[in-house]
Amino acid sequence: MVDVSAFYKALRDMNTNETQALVQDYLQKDIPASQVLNGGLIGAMNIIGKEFKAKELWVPDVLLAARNMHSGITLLTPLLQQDRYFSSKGTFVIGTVFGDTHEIGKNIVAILLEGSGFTVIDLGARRQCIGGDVCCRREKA
Ligand code: B12
Repeated sequence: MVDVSAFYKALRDMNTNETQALVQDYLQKDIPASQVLNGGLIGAMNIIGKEFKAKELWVPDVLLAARNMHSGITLLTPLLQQDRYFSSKGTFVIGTVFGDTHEIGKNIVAILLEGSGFTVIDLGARRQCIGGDVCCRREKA
């Protein structure tokens, strides 16, 4: 069982070292990377999101929490990807729509798709739709 409140405290305190230490600690206890991601990092970010909605936190706080969350995801990425098959099952082109900076969910989906054996072309955030369309045709995605 992952203690979401410990992750929440680390995100809220902007303590990247603590976030990474928690991730390492759970991995050493053989807790699956997907549980650490969903129960810990994403769970904590959901609480931050509710506080943002309630105007208890401001955009810079959320941005710093998101960066902190990313430092934990970086440690999980190789484990989430390790089940990848040798040959690709197909290609996904992924990106956020024009003007949208919300990329954390997209980045997680990209990692999980790669872990499931797909090739992922990540166009990044705030893309014009036409870029994705052209890329899909070029890559036969
Ligand atoms: C972090 C965050 C930010 C950060 C983004 C940092 C970054 N680099 O990504 C910052 C601070 C920059 C930000 C800015 C803004 N934000 Co904001 N933000 C959030 C917050 C708190 C968390 C989003 C997040 O990353 N969640 C964690 C990820 C893992 O979850 P997820 O995105 O849902 O992704 C999962 C699934 O949706 C799914 N998924 C996602 N993508 C895909 C793609 C595919 C193909 C598939 C299959 C699945 C899938 O899988 C993911 C993994 O489980 C949410 C509130 C919340 N609780 O969601 C608000 C929220 C999204 N933001 C909101 C708003 C309004 C804004 C601003 C307009 C605020 C402002 N007034 O400036 C700006 C927008 C700026 C812009 N031009 O885009 C609103 C959106 C409301 C709406 N429905 O339109 C929310 C819901 C907050 C709210 N309740 O008001 N934000």
